[in-house]
Amino acid sequence: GGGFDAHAVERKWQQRWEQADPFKAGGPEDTRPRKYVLAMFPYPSGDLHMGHAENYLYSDIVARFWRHRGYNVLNPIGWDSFGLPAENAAIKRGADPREWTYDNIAQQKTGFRSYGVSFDWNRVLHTSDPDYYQWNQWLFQRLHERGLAYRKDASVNWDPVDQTVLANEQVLPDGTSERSGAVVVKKKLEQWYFKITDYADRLLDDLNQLEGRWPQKVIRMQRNWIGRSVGADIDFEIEGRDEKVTVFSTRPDTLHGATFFVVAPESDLAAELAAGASKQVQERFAEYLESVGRQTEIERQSTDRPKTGVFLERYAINPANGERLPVWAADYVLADYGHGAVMAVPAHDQRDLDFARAFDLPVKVVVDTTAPITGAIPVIDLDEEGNPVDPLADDPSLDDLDPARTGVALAGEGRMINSGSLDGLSKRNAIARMIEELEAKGAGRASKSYRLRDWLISRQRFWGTPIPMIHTDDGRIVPVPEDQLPLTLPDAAGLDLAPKGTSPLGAATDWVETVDPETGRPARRDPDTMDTFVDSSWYFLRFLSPGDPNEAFSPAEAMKWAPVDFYIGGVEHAILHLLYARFITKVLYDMGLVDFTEPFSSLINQGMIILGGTKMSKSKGNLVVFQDELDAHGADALRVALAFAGPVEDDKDWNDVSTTGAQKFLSRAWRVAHDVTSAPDVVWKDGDVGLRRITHRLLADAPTLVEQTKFNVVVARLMELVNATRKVIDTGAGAADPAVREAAEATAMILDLFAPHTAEEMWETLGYEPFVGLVPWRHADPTLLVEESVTAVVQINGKVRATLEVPARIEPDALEKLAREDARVVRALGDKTIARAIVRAPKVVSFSAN
Ligand code: ANZ
Repeated sequence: GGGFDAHAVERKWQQRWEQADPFKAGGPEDTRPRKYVLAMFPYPSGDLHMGHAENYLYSDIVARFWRHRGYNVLNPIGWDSFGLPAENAAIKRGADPREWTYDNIAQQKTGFRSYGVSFDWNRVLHTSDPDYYQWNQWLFQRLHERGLAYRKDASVNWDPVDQTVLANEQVLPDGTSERSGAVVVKKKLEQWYFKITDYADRLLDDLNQLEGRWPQKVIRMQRNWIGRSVGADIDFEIEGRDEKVTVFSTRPDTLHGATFFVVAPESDLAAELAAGASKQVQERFAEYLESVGRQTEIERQSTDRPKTGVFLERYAINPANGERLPVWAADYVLADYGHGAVMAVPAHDQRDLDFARAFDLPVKVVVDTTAPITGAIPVIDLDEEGNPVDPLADDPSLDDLDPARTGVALAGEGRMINSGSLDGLSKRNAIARMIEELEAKGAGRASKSYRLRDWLISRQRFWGTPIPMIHTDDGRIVPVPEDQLPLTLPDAAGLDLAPKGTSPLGAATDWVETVDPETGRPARRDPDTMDTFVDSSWYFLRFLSPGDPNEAFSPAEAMKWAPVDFYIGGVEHAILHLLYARFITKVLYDMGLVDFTEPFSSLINQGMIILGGTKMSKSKGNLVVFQDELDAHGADALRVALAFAGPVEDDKDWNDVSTTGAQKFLSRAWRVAHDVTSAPDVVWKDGDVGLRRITHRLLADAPTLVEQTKFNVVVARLMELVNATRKVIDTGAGAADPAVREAAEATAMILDLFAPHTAEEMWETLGYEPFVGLVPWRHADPTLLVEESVTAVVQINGKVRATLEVPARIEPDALEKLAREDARVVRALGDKTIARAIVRAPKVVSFSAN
């Protein structure tokens, strides 16, 4: 009797947890050490799905583990609840984005409860609540005071479908919007930016702190995204222009090889220079500019496209040698990288060479790439007769390599030639020398360039944080006064939310019209809302003092809890979210509000749940629905099946996820507890030693395995333990054996990480009060961890010469080595040597010696 009804058991424990609130993090009076465990908070896009099931399972395993290990654990949950999907859904159904958002949140909350996740439900936050987003406004104003939030009129990424601007990070490598899939176009607009570029060096250098603690791939992606290049800024005079023009170059050593000069067509400089050219060139330039505007970023950057450009009838002066360089406008130079202009060195840069060949411009070699570089010792090959081969005999001469003829730029290292004072130097020394000379002349300096752009945060949409700034009628832009914060969103009813390129808030007359706080004259509020990545850039701090009406977060609490010890989420956040959170953390550090510079001490990217080798999706009709699986098998079976399916970081095919296997395992585990007949206060020291060894080895090994996130291995070991226990009950010492109780208790405690409802039920069945989730980890008895040993016999020519105590599982090679090194064996061998060894581990080693 007494079958195991998973659904009834799960409902029962979910109710108990809800009543007793056992997973609430301890407050200031709690002296235990702390662990902050966090899974990236969900977007309320609908019901929970399998991706959520996996993500929040892993963080829950870790949170539960640290509780057993005696830590005060914070495992909070909140919702990233501003954003376009809510707004688009509202437009489609003529509803308020609030309704859609909070309905979905309610559903997801229920989903998490029925999945048995041990969240601290007292700290729930929604970024779309005024009590959260007022602090985005606070943050914006602090950034503004520090010059880190500013307005810029620039060419921005425009999504023609969603009718809003996008950050660079939201444009995919193929030039489409990560949200709508539309091809992103450029549009000139004045927008708000956060000056993340001020932090480029720190964002890059601090990645070193994260080596080994973040996935290597994420660190690499962040490095590439920031894209620091080291080189020089070089100032060029332009004939007939007062101000010099600066270019960025990674190869100032090649300055003598510059033969022309190129400016980005859409730069102000190009327009200015073209305006001074002949009518004919003015017309050609205007046409060119238009054709450039029609191209996508990808087309523009593709290298195999014929080079195009317009000569602007002007000349730049090479500061190294006074040579006149024709100035061209060409689209292979980008307006927003470096200074939007380049010195072209066609002999040593492929893009410049392609351009030079297309327009018949001179090519001047200044690096002899055939000359050996510092003291390198050539490897001498021998010919068939054994005579040394001249290592340079078959090498092409510099003439053979002439880039103007071959079309291949000489990008490699070598010695400087045709470069005056630089001649003979290596690249490295030539760069240093050139920078020195330029500095002496006041014509250049060492410099760095970054791929990273400032973070465009204005969005022309409704469902986001209103930007807390006022535009006065005399053109000033001033902060919304503190006593008017939070600046809450107006009611969506009556507003047209449909994308039309301007913010819907602009049409909310009552809302947008205000007064200039200084003069009292009529003024307008900024109608844009913030990028939702602002919301998620600091949310992990809000969990530390949720609902605090006086500050965004408590620096004292942050000191105690943060940085986050264990952060987990999808690799799709490898750049955007993590970069922004790192940036804002550094700003808060500079403001003296936190005492750390990196928000997430360790990071894990979980793999995806796929099906039949491909991504699951509604449109493909291969979606495995979370709620259906819960209904069919229960939360614990789903949790165990997912945890067991493979390594955390790997994609897991649903075909390999066995919920029925997990169900069977769970009933076996519960059955073991049910069968135990010894009393609860049994001493952990007696009983079947074989079973005790398995129990204690798992108690000893599981902590390391969990810390290494090898959850699947722990589940496998639990299965082994349950099977071993069953065997002792059925065919061994029986259910009354103390070792059986010990095994069942250890199983319940460790199973709590994966199948908390079943574990609680087992614990209660074993005669204890709830909650097993709070039980301290049982320590392994070290005497039970010593491996069983056996006696091995060593024979020499058939005579027993020694016996050895060795581990029962010793490998043959290790056993042979021990035997050869044994003093008695060495003595018995005398001057004989071993000719042959026969090893039968662990019992016998037999040497033939002569
Ligand atoms: C002269 C030179 C000679 C260069 C040479 C390279 C090789 P990374 O490494 O990506 O930072 N450059 C500078 N600004 C540019 C812009 N706005 N658009 C397109 N190209 C630009 O690239 C730096 C190099 O890219 C710079 O160094 C410059 O060309 C070019 F043998 O200067 B170089």
